[in-house]
This record gives sequence, structure tokens and C-alpha cells, in this order.
Amino acid sequence: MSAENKTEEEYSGSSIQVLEGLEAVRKRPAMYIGDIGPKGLHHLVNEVVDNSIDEALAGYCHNIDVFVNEDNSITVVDDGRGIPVDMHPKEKRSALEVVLTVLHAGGKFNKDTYKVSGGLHGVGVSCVNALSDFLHVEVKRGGKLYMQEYSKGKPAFPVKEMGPAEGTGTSVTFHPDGTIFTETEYKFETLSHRLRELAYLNAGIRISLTDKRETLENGEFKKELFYSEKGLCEFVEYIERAKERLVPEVIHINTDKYGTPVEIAMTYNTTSNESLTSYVNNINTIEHGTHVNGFRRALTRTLKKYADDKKILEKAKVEINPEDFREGLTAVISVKVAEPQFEGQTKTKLGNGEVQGVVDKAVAEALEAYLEENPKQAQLIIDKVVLAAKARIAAANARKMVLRKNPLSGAGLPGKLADCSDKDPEKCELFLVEGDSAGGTAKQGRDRHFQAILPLRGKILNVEKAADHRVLDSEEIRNIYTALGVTIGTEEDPKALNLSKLRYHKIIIMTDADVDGSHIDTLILTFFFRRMRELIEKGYVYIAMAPLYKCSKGKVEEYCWDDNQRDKFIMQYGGGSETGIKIQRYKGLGEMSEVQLKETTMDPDKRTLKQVTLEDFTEADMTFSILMGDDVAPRRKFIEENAVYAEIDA
Ligand code: 0RA
Repeated sequence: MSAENKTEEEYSGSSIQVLEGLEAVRKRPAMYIGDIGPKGLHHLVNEVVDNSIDEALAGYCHNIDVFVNEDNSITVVDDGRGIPVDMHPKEKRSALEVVLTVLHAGGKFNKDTYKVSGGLHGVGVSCVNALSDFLHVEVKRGGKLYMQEYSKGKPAFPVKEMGPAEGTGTSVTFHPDGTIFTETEYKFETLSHRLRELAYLNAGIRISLTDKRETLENGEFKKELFYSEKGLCEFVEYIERAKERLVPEVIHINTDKYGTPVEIAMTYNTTSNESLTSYVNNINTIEHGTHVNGFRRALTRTLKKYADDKKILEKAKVEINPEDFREGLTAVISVKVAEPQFEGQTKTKLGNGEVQGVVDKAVAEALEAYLEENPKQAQLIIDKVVLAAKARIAAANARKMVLRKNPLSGAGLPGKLADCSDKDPEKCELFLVEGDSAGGTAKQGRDRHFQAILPLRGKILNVEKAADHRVLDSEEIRNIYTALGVTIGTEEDPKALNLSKLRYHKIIIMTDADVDGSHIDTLILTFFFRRMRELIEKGYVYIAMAPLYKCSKGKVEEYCWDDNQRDKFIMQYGGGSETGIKIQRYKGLGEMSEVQLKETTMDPDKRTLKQVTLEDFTEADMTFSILMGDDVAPRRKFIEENAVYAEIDA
């Protein structure tokens, strides 16, 4: 029944609840949790944890323990007050059952907690219940233990009283429904990343993550603890751990005296990159919004006023732009807003106008005090701003020179590019291929209608460390610009990226599956991340996944992308023994014939592409700083911790 057909009476609370029954969630899961892939799968955990976080923010819960069980079910245990279990007078069933079976019911029972958490979609635990083939909930409350179980959102029996219990709390175990999700395997890193973030955003809560699928050498399960005493202050220190600080302290603002709780931590490092992460109600607002506008306005105004008062700008004789205040800035902004309005393409841009002034006031006040109390640091920051302004002007001139000598557009396409015949960018793909030899194979293996090949000579320039005009001087990099049809400078902004003539909507990085190849991937990704981030944001950048092995027995042939697949083949065709099985290990793209390369890596019907996303800007920014920056120690540590290729090469 559509909403239009309803009589006025049917619009009562109960009818809306019927309309929004759990069947609706199972019919259109993506509408409620975003998607049915890995993202949606992990979102279920966030949805449950968010309820516990709300309970913690209300002051009743201190510990949250998350378990990934052997069967990929998830258990979330908290020591809050426990979901109420008393009979609901109208519904004639326990409040617990209502919370778990009625959409958005959680909040209605819990008016005294200030709902701030509740995920991007904020649909509640009933939604998780609907999308689980099994859910088990336990509540400790009033000295007793209660329990209920569900399948696909339907209760298996009414709430049971199980006996006496000590303390209070809620424990939810759910197993995602494999008929709904494309994948049901949880990733430790995805979960730990969000839980770490939550610990920093909500100081004082102890969160643990235990993976019962994995036993360590000492016989214990893989486990991580997340706890932050000082909140965002420590978050910024974590982000900055691979960078050189300009000022030793992290400026920490934490106040709700202007009506909206605002927490900000910021510092400056010696790089020229800005890293600004913002949150509203624990949700990462990737598109920022009014809270960030307030922050930027206050930062620019306060620093400028300080420099003016001290007559520093007069002496330096430069025009300062707002962007000059952002070079080397690292900041995390978190606000808690009662009724957030989210706007923008991905609904992650805060629209509430009143928040801008609140953040502005809080930042101006704290920053003024910091500058007055720390004149040495103030001088360092202002010096850096002045330097940024001078560098900006010098770079603009150098860029003009380079571009005048050798424009990015109009010079024709690079000689090394084997272009495709189709001209519709939406259909066209550009392969960036490591080395001329693999480039040659790719040219033969491609579909020349829509696939273009640009071979790159080995390692491209590390843009993390190079000055602006040096980047534009590099031939390999100029080739990427011209092949893509990307130029620099629009009417409004001479420095902006101009994508209006972009020639391909798929840009595919294709390198060898070895250490060198992964280094080249990183260099090319660093280039896109720092210079053409919009292409990553639009989802145009991909990494081609070349197979590692070809396994054959008699006439049966199979390509394998990892050791697991190879072992499966050996199991299936050799009963676990390798006799009679041929395993060819591909060390590089060059070892494949054009037919093999086409069949495994280039043909859209058969290949696997990994889309490059900017899911988490903070993490990406840090990874690039660690991998491409000057500091050797954190780089070595990072590579050791993430040594996937090292293993393959062994
Ligand atoms: C409704 C009311 C109350 C607490 C909760 C819900 C609650 C929900 C969840 C979900 C996970 N952990 C939770 N902990 C508590 C307050 C009841 C009271 O006044 O005691």
C-alpha cells in the first residue's frame, strides 16, 4: 500500500510502524544500511556498538567488548543499564522485543540519553536483527538475566528469565544473513579502525576487539584494546606520529559553553599538507560543513590578527591567503549536534547554520589564548604561514613559466600513448603500465576500441617531497596529465584542477605483483592522492589485479590470485599432493602472453579490479606520509607490519 492511499486515521504511530516493518528492511536492505557488500556488513557492527556508545555518553556504560566469533557472528557486550525488559502496555510484549523488532524504537524508550551516536543511517539494532539469520540477546537488569533469540527478525520465543545475575548490561550476538549480503566475512582491520576512532572520539570508554577466528602463537585470541584518556588530543598525536612537528603541543579545545559540545585538537607539522578530519555525532563528515567553516574562519582571523598586531605581515610584504594558514595543519573537529542536518552528495556535510558561530567562538578564544601564552610557537606558526604565502607566489610563477614553455594542453597527446578509438570518456579506460615491455604486451592484449595504454618508465617522481613546478617538469607526470586531458587552472582559480576535458573515466594502474610493483603503485597513488584527488573521489582510479599463479593438471587450467586459491586447486585436482600439477608463478606482467594478460587482467568480463577509495582520509594521508616521507623509522615499521608482498616474494 502506498502512503497516498492511507486514510488520516491510518497515519497513527502504529500504522507507520507497520509500514516500516522489518520486512521492508529485508526487501530493500541497501536503503537502510547503504549497501549489501562489505560496507553494509560492517555497518551492522557499528549499528550495535553505537547503541552502547550512546549508553556510555549518557554516563552509564564504561566498557564495550566486541568479539568476532568463529562462525563470523559478532558479539557486542556492554556494561550499561541493560535494555528494559518490562511489558510494553500497548504492544503486549516486552520492551526488549519492541526495541529489537520495531525500527527506530530504541530511542523512544531511552529519552533521557542524549542521542548523538547512531551511525550514518542510524536505523537501530532492529535493522541488524532483520538482516541476521540468527540473533541472541542477553540483558542483565534488576539482579536477573533475561534472554531472547530471533531469526531474520522474528522472535523464536518470548523473553525468558534465566536466573539471577550480577551487575547490569546488554549482550547482542548476531550472524549476518548470507542470503542478503554478498559476503559475510568480517575484516579485523575494518572493525579495529572504527573502534579506535570511537575510542578517540569518546574519551574514557574502554573498547576491546577480540578475533576468535585467529589464535596467536601464545595460544590467545588476536585482541586489541582501544582506550583514550585525553580524546582528540591523542587522536592528533596518532595521526602525527610519522611527521615532524612544528610546535610541540597539541592545542586542545573541549567546551560546551556555547550550547553545542565542541571538541577540537590541532597542531602544525613541517609539511605543506593539511589534514583535517571532522565529525558530527561520531560520524565522519567527509564533505565537512558548517563546523569546519567556523573552524577555518576563526583560524584565519585569529592568526592574521595576531600577525597584524605584531606587525609581522608588514615586514614580510606578502599578501596572505586563507589557504596559507592551512599548510602543515593537522586538526580533528568533533561536534555533537542534537538535530543534525546532513547535506551534500554523500550526506556527510553538516548544514546546521548555528554550529558555525559556536565553533568559531570556541576556536578564536582558545587560539588567542594559546598565541599569547606561547609567543615562540606563535612566531613559528606565523613564519610558516608567511613562507607558505611566498612559496605559493613563487610556485605560481614557476608553474606559469613551465606551462608557458610547455603547455599541458595543445601539445598533442604523448607519443607513448596508444590511444583508443572511442572518444566517449565514460566508456574509455586508460591503463598506466609499468615498463615498456609490459606496455607492449598490454597494447597487443587490449581492446583498442575503448582501452588505451600509457607505459610508464619505472618509478615516477615522488610528489610527496617535490616542489610544485618540479612535478610539472617531470616528463612521466606531464604524460599522465596530457593523456588524461587534465589541465591546471580554471577561470576562478589558476591552481585548480580542470577535469572538463577528462578523456577516461577508468584509470587503471597495472604493475607487477612484487615489491617494485607495489612501490610504483604507491608512487602513482601518491601522485593521484596529492594532485588529482578528485579522480579518486569520483571513483575513477583502479588497480588491476594480475594473477600470481597459473595452476594446471592435464587440460584443466586455472589462474589463482592468492595462495588460498592455489591450495584449493591442489586440493581439488591433486587431493592435496602436488604430483602431476604444474604451478606457474608469475613474477611480472612481462611473463604473460598478450592472450593471458587479456584473459586475466584486462578483459572487463574476466578481470578483477580494485577500486581505489578515500574511505578514510586520515588513514590515507598518514599512509602516504609514512611511505613517501623522509622519516625512515616509521616507514620501516609500517612496511614490516603490512608486508604482504614480502611474503609472496619469499
Ligand atoms: C532503552 C532504555 C534504556 C537503555 C537502553 C535502551 C539501552 C539500549 C542498549 C543497546 C545496547 N546497549 C544498551 N544499553 C541500554 C534506559 C533504561 C533505564 O532507564 O534504566
